[in-house]
Amino acid sequence: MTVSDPVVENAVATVSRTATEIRQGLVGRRGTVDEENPTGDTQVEADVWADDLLADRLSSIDGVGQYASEERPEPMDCGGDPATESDTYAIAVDPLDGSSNLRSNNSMGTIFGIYDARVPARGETIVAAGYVLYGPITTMVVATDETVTEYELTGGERTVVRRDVTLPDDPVVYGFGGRVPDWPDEFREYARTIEDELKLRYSGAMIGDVNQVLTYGGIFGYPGLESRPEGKLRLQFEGNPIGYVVEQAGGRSSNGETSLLSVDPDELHERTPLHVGSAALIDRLESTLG
Ligand code: P6P
Repeated sequence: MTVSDPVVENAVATVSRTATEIRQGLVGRRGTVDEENPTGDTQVEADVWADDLLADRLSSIDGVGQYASEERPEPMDCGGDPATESDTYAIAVDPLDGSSNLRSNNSMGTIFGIYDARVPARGETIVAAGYVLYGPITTMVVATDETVTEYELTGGERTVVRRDVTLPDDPVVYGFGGRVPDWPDEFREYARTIEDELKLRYSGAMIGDVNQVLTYGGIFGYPGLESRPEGKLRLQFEGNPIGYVVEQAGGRSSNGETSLLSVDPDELHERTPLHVGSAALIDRLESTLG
């Protein structure tokens, strides 16, 4: 199944083909490089390599006006202005989300958001978003304003395995990041109620955990911490794209107060508390933190 907008479809197909290459190239790129990304994370060889591949491929698509990445300080201007030209978009990616899992050989992902605006931008300007999950099987979830679709990726091709993906009504799993002693009291109070109701699923890579929530129902969160009230995850590259996917699947997203997609960003790499999942669980969270 293709996406109706040709530029968006081209970008989705490009991510799909590149993801197959990224997965094949992980072997031999598990070491760290002596560099940090713009938010201070130590870069793994595969981070830089995946970013270079995606930048090269996506920036050359006619209709992509900006390429922005968690690994690059500033967006790359690719020709055309997403703010003024109707068929021109900005693409923001987290090339290898959870790359620290490479060392322990656990799941990771590639996240992308396609904004009809120059980034940094509100998540409400997203027209399509999704992620690739490098699990036992390489899968891809793509959300548009019409529907959410899951694909299996093999040999650069994508095969639909689930159409009109929606969060199950009855939540089953939860995963919360950060250390428990570093959680604010109100969040710890909320987490205790959830722990009594659901099963813990936390892998160290948001995409693996979010995919569990999308499959079984529940909640994933990385709250603002006492030591870092702004949270860990990045709004443009993780919060907005994943918030869009989950909201399009009938769930909710929140920074603890409101939908992630409604947040006015101040800068490209700003962090945010991030919670996504079943609407009732997010509503409860906001009531507890409010
Ligand atoms: P922690 C990976 O580094 C990441 O950005 C997300 O994919 C993941 O959910 C989170 O950080 C893990 O953070 O503090 O548990 O290592």
